[in-house]
Amino acid sequence: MTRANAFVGLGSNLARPEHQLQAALQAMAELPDTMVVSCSGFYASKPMGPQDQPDFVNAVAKLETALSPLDLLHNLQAIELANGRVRKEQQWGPRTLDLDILLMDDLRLNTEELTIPHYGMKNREFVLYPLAEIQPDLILPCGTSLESVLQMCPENGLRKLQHSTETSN
Ligand code: ROI
Repeated sequence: MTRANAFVGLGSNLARPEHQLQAALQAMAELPDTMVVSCSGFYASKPMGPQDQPDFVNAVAKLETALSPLDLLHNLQAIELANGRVRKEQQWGPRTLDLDILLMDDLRLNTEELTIPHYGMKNREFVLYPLAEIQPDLILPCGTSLESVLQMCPENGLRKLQHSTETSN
C-alpha cells in the first residue's frame, strides 16, 4: 500500500479552540490507515478576514496515510461535523473547527472539491510558521523552499501558546 505524508492545517476560534484542536488530533489519530506523525505547537493568530471575531488558535499536523486525497478530505469533513462545525458558516466568519489539507507529498490537484496545495497557504502566517516548526526543510511542490516563502510572510502578531499539544499529564 502506498502511503503519503500529508500536512493538515487546524484552526478554531469558537467553543474552546484549544480543546477543539486537541479533539481533532485525537480523531485524526483514529482514522483508518492513518498515523499522526507530529504536530506543531498551538498558535494564537489574528483573524484573517473580518476583525470583529475572536482570535484563532492554529496548528499544523503531519499525517502518514494510505487514504486517497478525497477519502482524507471526507474523513476530515466528518471530524469537523462531529465537532460541531456548521456547514453554513459565513465564508470568512468564525468557525468551531477547520481542517484543511495543505499538502500531500508532491501532489498537485485541482478539482472542484479539492485543491492541493491549499490555495491560500503561501500567504498565511498561521499555516507557514507552524509548518516550519515541524518540517523546516520542506520544499513545496512548485519547487520553492518553505524557508523562502516564510521570509516573505510577516508574523502578523502570531504567538505560540504555552500549552503542550500532549494529551497526557
Ligand atoms: N484566520 C486565522 N487567523 N486562522 C484561521 O484558521 C482562519 N480561518 C478562516 C478565516 C476566516 C479565513 N480566517 C482565519 O477560515
